Amino acid sequence: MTSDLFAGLEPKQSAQENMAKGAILLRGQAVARADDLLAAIGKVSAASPFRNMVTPGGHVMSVAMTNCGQAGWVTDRSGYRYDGIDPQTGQLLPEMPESLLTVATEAATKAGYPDFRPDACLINRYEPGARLSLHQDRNERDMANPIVSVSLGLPATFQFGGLKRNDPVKKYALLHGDVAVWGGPSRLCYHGVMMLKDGEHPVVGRMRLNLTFRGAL
Ligand code: MD3
Ligand code: FE
Repeated sequence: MTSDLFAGLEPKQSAQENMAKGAILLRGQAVARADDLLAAIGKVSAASPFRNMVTPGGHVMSVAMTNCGQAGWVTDRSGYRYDGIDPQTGQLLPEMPESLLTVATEAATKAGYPDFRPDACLINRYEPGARLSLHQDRNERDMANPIVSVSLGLPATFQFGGLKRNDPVKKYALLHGDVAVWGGPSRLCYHGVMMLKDGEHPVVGRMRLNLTFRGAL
């Protein structure tokens, strides 16, 4: 008979989960650094406030966004683009804080992208009821760069599909401190976030924050 000395001591989720080819989920990777990340997000959003941008189709997004780095993702009636200037303040975007850059490069290295140097970080803020419909991220210049995402605060259900809009989607719970890396064959997969359920996170409060690090330029 095998020993049961270690029964129940295995982690519930393996620390590194393969979602698809090129898509790796690092459960809890950023939990220990959440306070630093939240302080950095506070500084960024003091300079470049969260705002609900308008899509080219004229819809106001339910997710509020801000950016830091050399470029930020922007949408308005004229389309989607990366811009080095915040169109709302007219100022250069705040620099990417070191704590943010470090969490992104460490995760990318673990996922097999040791040379990833993001130049853009989009920060999404979900309040209860906010959602992000199924889309591809294709405004970045070089698709050889992965995207790294960090989730903080309330849990969300993430939808991960295929290369065609109608491909079937898998659902994943993204929790406080989870980090994911999307590269290679998953880089252009459709994805979205289902409507955020109400709740109160002990550290972050009544919201979810998501950081996505990109090589945009
Ligand atoms: C899979 N953000 O900002 S992060 C986005 O939680 C965005 O706020 C979501 O989608 C959020 O564009 C999801 C996870 C993510 C990001 C980029 C991807 C998954 C991806 C690119 C390709 C495939
Ligand atoms: Fe996206």
